Amino acid sequence: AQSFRRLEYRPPVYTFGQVELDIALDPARTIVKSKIEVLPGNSFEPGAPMVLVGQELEFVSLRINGEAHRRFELTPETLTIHSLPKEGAEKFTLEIISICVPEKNTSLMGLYVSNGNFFTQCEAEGFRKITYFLDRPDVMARYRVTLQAPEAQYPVLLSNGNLLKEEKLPNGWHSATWEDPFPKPSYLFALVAGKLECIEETITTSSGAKKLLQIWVEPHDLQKTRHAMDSLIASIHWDEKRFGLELDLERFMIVAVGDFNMGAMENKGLNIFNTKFVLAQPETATDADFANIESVVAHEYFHNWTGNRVTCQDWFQLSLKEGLTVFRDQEFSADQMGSESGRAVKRIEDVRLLRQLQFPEDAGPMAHPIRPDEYQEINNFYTVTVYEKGSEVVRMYQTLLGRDGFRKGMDLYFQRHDGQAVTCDDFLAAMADANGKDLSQFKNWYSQAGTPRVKVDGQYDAANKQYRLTLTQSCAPTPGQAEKKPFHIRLKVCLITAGNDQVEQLLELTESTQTWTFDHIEDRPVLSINRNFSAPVNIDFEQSEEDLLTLLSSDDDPFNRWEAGQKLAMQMILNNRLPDSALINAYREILLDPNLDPAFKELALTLPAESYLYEQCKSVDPQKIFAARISFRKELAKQLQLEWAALYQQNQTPGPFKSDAINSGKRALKNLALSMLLDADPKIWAPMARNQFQIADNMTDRYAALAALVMHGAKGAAECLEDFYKRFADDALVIDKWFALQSSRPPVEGLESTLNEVKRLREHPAFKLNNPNRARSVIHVFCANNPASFHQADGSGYAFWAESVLALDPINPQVAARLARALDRWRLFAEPYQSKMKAALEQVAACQTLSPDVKEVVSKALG
Ligand code: HT7
Ligand code: ZN
Repeated sequence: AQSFRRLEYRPPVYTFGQVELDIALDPARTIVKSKIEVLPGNSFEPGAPMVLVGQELEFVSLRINGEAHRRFELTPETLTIHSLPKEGAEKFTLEIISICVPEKNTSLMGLYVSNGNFFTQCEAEGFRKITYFLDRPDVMARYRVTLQAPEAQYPVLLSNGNLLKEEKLPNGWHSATWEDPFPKPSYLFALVAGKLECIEETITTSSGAKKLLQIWVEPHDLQKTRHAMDSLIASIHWDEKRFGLELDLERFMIVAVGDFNMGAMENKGLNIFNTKFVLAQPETATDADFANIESVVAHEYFHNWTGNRVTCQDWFQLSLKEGLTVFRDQEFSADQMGSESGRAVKRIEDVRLLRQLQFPEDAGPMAHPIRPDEYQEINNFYTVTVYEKGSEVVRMYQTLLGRDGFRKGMDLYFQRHDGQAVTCDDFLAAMADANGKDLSQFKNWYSQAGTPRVKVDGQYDAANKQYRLTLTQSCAPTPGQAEKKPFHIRLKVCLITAGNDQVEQLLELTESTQTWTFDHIEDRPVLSINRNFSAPVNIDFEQSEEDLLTLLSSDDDPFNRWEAGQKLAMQMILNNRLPDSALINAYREILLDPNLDPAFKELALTLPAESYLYEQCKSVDPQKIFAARISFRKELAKQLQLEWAALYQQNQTPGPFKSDAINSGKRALKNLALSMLLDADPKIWAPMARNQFQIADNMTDRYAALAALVMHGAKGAAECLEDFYKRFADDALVIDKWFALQSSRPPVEGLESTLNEVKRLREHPAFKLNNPNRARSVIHVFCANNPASFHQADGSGYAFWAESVLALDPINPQVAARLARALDRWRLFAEPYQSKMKAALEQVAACQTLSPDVKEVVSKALG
């Protein structure tokens, strides 16, 4: 397979100035005419041919400076043009006509049709499926785009930038011409055409300019757009306040589409979103959906500066825009929580996600640095490492430099690089120069994969009233990186003493081993380390249960309070123990503490995920871990049954539905209580869940009640599932939830296997393999989010996985490749699981027609 390497980057031989696109939209035969101003690029040499890329295109014609040009070669993926005027040394005009077939495009990259409307997705390399082009992010051009289509079928025609004119054409066709004033790479190009309607608002930004905001959806979804609009307005104001960044366009549009490979896309001025991250109403969307919409809308909006105004030189630099933008959206969402404790809740949620998904990636066959050095298929590198670990790396600059220092670095970054395509090194240099700091060792975070491990040795010397802390860092080998240099790790620590005066300090661990001595420590302290998860590392510290209980009850860092509880639960579950009375009492105190947020209580009482538990083992027996975790949870449920019942009553949220932090926190705790009560005694508590299901006025409560019934195989679950389907049969996003819930049911005694259920769901009339949301809600959920049902000793889950990857690959390689990742950690498993996973991987690898996407994933897994 072909590999691309970071160090082989060469600047473009040619570059583009003005690009004019004229696109006549037809699902079966879209004609694309491009007229491009070509200039010599930074690695131009006289006489050099120009190599354009194109995929699945029918070539029609080529003209240079208005004349037909015949000196070119075509391959399935390139158009190479020779004999350029003046050997290419001066500006010339290139005109190309080509044809593409959107209705056949199931990959959802390039131009495609969804529910009768046209959409595009060009990041990372989709533009080459629309026309022959220099489809690379360091070629930034100005676009003027004319769209033509039959008006009755496609009344709305949108593209990037500002609308210049609209015209009626013969035969019922019409056209719209759009101009984007900002130079941009092709991956930010977008068009949308079809029967859509919008809500709009005009706002005034910091400079006093008026801006038009629009959210476009299918007409029947119009009433579900308010929350997305509010989130957009909040994001615009936040970016002005926190980073001094103003919206630079006269109009900013968001369009929702039901067929989409990822969450959303930041095309300049014309963001395209998966409907899942736009549409919300209390009756159809959960609190989690509301929060996700807020953060994805913010994320895409923030890209307008971090990604669009300053973009990436090449795709190895992806984390330059993604890590930074995730950091910005996390900070935004934390501020939206409205309080310090709300910020802590958001931090815990973000770290939990990082550890459940990114830590396993960093320890597996696809491990890569946040700035990878090599890839076969760039679509495989939109990973939790590039995004979430990338965000942690950006967060570390802020921890080191402070908010003001970080802002200075951001200001310098934009001052230096606005309008450019740059690298992660440029970002680091701006942070270093703006603050007069040497950040050279910090570069190791960009170049080395793997989660660093910090071993902690703390010794209290009572005679000298000293505490000596020795930290030793290491990082396990990852593919292609046997040896690692020490990272620059900054850890927030605190020594908690009997007097309980907690003074936080920032330790900079730069060597392999370092020792710190703390004087005047009157009593043996309890160490609180890596507070607020100040560094994305694993802490290797054998802290006694007594010390962990102290942290759980009295650390003033909410993150480490939560962390202590997780560690205690994890150790007990892995040792197949039930919670002891000390832990139950600590949990009880938390649940009864009137000063703690309900959202925090819910997080503190939620047990570590199975995927996180797996990472703590040398050889995973998934069924043993499942059984130990379930028994632990049941005990917690039974021992605190009275408290759960009380919390259920106390955390009702009567009155009009509000999706804010306080109310959603209450619902989260109430619904955890409900689920715990069903664990404690399903016979007694199932009627309460059925009642909640029936009377709920919002999706959070209705879905939580249904989930509690289904997950426990409780009486009435089947009837409620049927009722749910009938109520929401016309709402695709809710039906996705219905599918996902059934696919995520763990094994329940007396019920048939979830795999059989999933196979039946796949035959359901509403199941569509071509629709990524639907495919993911059944197949990915089962293979990646339902470990105890998936990991069966007979290998039936893995056979289903192989069959599904092979079925999806010819339709949509990106969606198939994501599913293929479900077996990444096969080497961590005990027998017979390991051999059966390997066999399934080999079965997929043996397919002769695999896409490069799936091939890269399975070959790295087996390699
Ligand atoms: N920058 C966007 C990435 C994206 C994407 C990548 C590959 C294929 C389809 C895609 N859709 C969106 C999303 C983001 O990070 O904001
Ligand atoms: Zn992004």
